[in-house]
Amino acid sequence: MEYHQLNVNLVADFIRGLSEMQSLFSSFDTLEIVEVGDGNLNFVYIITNELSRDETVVLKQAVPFLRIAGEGWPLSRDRMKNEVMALKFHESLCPSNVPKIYYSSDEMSLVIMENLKNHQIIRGEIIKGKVFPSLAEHVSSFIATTLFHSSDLYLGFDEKKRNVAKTINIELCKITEDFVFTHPYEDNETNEYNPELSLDAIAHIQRDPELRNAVGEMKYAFMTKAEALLHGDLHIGSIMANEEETFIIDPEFSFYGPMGFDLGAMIGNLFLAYFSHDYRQRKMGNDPEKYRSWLLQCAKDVWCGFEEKFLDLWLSHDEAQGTSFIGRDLDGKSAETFRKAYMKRVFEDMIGFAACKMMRRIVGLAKVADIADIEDAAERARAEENALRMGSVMVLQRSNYSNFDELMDLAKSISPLGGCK
Ligand code: SR1
Ligand code: MG
Repeated sequence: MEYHQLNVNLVADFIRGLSEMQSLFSSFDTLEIVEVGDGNLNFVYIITNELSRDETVVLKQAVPFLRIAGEGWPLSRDRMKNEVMALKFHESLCPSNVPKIYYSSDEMSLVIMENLKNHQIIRGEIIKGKVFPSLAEHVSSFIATTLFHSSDLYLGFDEKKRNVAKTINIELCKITEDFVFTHPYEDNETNEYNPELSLDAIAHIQRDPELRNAVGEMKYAFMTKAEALLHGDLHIGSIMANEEETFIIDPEFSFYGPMGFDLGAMIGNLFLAYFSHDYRQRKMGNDPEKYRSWLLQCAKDVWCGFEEKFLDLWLSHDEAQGTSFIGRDLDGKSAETFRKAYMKRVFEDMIGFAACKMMRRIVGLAKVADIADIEDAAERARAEENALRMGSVMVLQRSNYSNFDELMDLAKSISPLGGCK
């Protein structure tokens, strides 16, 4: 079928014609269609049989422009191919963390998936102060498993290179290169500043040669380090969860990039939430310490869980192969030395990418609701300045941290756990 953009009036007829939908819906005459896309790029419809509400799916369609900017900003629909490829790869390794895919079409640039109706996008829930007890365990397993199994540490030399070619994602990588690593730091016209944000705070991330160099190094690493198939946009708006289950959605930015990028996205977003909850918890009448401790602990558990699981996968693989990435381990210590140095590099990258992800959400075009929705501009500016300070120290000092506790200490030194009295 030739591409056409769907809308709430066209969706019912479209799915009525698909053989894959016949077993999911007992009738197509009583469908409720609601457009719920709150992301920056695509349109998302929830389709439900009003007479049997368990009969429900989600349809996501890429349009030939950037939704947040409008039709004047063309963007190829190819991103849906990357999203479907990544979803299928994730499903093959982590089926309990990915929605079921019922149908996809390259021509229509869409995918139809399970409606996770018992789960919420966690950003909104984290804003409300909800704790997700299994989040770090599930997310760290997901990241360790997907990164390891797409890397040179696991795949044959030939398969890995073919995968890099197959998953190239030029336009969406360019969005990241611009909006995460360039525009926020060059005072681009797309930037948006809170009028209460101090000019010094902005100048520090835009006019300090050391900081511009550090961010430039992260941009270069993003563009050149094809280590593993990334989700590519693993912030807390790309996760749906409840207390027991966690689903990772929206991998349209997926491509072969540096392992630290997915980790940095997740951990940087938890730090942003940490800064927002100085004000948010006080506003709810709570002592901020409890919820903010959970956010920091969750960030630590994501990193530590990842490190442990990734190393387990790596060791088991090497044992099964009877050799290691660097070849036979003649002295019995060389493979371990290599693994340690490797994890140190991923840790350093994670810190640098988390920092860039945090700073871009403060001055760049695409914000995070955790901070952007704080109505009091002065309180918002306080959270923003704290996030910028943390980001700038992290990216500059990224090679000087030896464990996650030091990052937690940094966050607490910038904004004490109990919040501003
Ligand atoms: C201009 S598009 C901005 C952002 O939306 C997505 O969620 C990605 O994070 C992208 O950078
Ligand atoms: Mg997204």
